[in-house]
Amino acid sequence: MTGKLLSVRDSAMNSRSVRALCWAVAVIAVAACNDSSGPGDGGNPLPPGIGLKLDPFITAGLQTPVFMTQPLDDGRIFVVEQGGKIRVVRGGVLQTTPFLDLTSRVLCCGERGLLSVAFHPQYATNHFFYVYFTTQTNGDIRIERFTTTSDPEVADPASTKLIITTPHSTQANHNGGLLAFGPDGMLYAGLGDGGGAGDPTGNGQNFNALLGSLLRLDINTTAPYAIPNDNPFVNTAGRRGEIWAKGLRNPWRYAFDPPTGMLYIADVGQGLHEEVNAVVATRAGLNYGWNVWEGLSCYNASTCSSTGYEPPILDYGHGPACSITGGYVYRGNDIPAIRGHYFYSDFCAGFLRSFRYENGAAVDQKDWGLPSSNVVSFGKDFDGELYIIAGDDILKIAPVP
Ligand SMILES: [Ca+2]
Repeated sequence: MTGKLLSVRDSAMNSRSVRALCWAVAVIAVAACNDSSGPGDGGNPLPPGIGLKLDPFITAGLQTPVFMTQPLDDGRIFVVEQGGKIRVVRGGVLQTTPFLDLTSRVLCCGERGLLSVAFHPQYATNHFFYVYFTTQTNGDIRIERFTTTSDPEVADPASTKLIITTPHSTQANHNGGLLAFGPDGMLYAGLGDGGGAGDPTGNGQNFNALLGSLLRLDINTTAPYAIPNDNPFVNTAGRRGEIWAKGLRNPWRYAFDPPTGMLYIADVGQGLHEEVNAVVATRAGLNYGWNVWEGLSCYNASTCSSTGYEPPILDYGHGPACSITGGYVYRGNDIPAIRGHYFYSDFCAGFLRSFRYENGAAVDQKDWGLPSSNVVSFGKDFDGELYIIAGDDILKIAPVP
């Protein structure tokens, strides 16, 4: 079979993780220092009776798609296939010729593979785009830049420039996988803890490791990248300057919401809890808790300190859920009632759920009653309409008339 993403789950379930009351203290403490409301445009309560549906978008021809994006309003949607290709959808039609084929350089599958692409904000003029993959040689994580040739339909595999790499050969899981440009023009990368159950190598809380982190890189000044001066650990002994946030287990998908200035990180849990973190995106150096915390519970302990850890705003338990698939805040035009609501799913449970962020809480929580199978990712087009990638299909979230 083609490896379904996240199908490799940790076998070591942790039955000793106990919900800890001390998060209540943590939430109050954080609220005091957290600009939790953010600027406006956070959306409105859902009107009663509203329904959504999933319309077929691309339901044939894709092999293990894991990511979808539309950087320009030029009719092209780009789909990342886990095996190593970037495919083009034009006018709703999947094109035969891939935009980029890295199959020979990518180690797939399970949780490994070509995992995302991010187009430079000035792609239209500089033709730069960035990919995140695990390398054929040993599974290490690599972020590389490519350039489109004079033929805009095809990128040049030989144009590759290494941006950053980090070892990841020991375990196959928890590679992270998302590259995204923030509203600040910086390139962000979400890296998993290095794999294995329970973070055996301790990367989640090791500030000298790139794994288990959200990185923030300036790729516009010096090559291959510069560490932005306002990163939290610049010139700090024992801490990598690339790190923007720490304590992440497997931040497979995260999303910026520029209208509110918020950052949503969906972090995949261990054996019991899945979580969504939502913070003002400019808050530097947050520690999301893993492997001291799993969601709102102490991990593998009856008590643990909440000091210094950012709690998630949403936590749900396993069974049938097993692995959160983070999505986006809806900013499209087709369904005004859900503008400002953040959508997410779960690889095992396949639900479509949403909430709205308000004053540090996830309000208007909604399960849309639209189960799918193997939801690996969401997609967003240039207009802000949302899609889900379920198995080999891409489905568009649409209003019920
Ligand atoms: Ca956490």
